[in-house]
Amino acid sequence: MAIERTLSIIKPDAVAKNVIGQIYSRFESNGLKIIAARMMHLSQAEAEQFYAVHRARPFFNDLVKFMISGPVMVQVLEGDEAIKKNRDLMGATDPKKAEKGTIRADFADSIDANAVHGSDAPETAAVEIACFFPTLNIHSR
Ligand code: RTP
Ligand code: MG
Repeated sequence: MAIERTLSIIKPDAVAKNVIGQIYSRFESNGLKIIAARMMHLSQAEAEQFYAVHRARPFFNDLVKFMISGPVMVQVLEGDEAIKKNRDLMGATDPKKAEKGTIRADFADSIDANAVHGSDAPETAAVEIACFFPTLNIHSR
């Protein structure tokens, strides 16, 4: 049992669908605590920086365009094995392949508009959290 923190983003499609509360409720009922949050409309530079690992991939431009298409809700989740737990709750990248009852199966329309982001490892979680939240803004207790 390890208490971890992970970065979660509710993407523009899910914000537009007005399901922030339903997604938060899944985090909370599965033992993930929201310890920092901010709603933002990412600039192109911020989105490119955030997804820099995918810069060489064919879907990069579409991904950035989608991420700046509307506001996003960005949060830090804390809990036991938070990184894996959040990825499990999210479901597979392609909602068509996502297990029933996962966030992407229930709220996402396509592999591009797939409702949520979640950090995939402790190293990326640390970098992504630092990218959006100076530590002083985090309230975990
Ligand atoms: P995320 O980073 O957003 O949490 O998603 P993920 O780990 O499940 O997937 P990742 O491989 O990191 O890809 C980042 C985002 O790029 C889009 N994508 N499109 N057309 C494609 O083959 C493709 N592959 C990935 C998805 O929107 C994915 O969330
Ligand atoms: Mg990823």
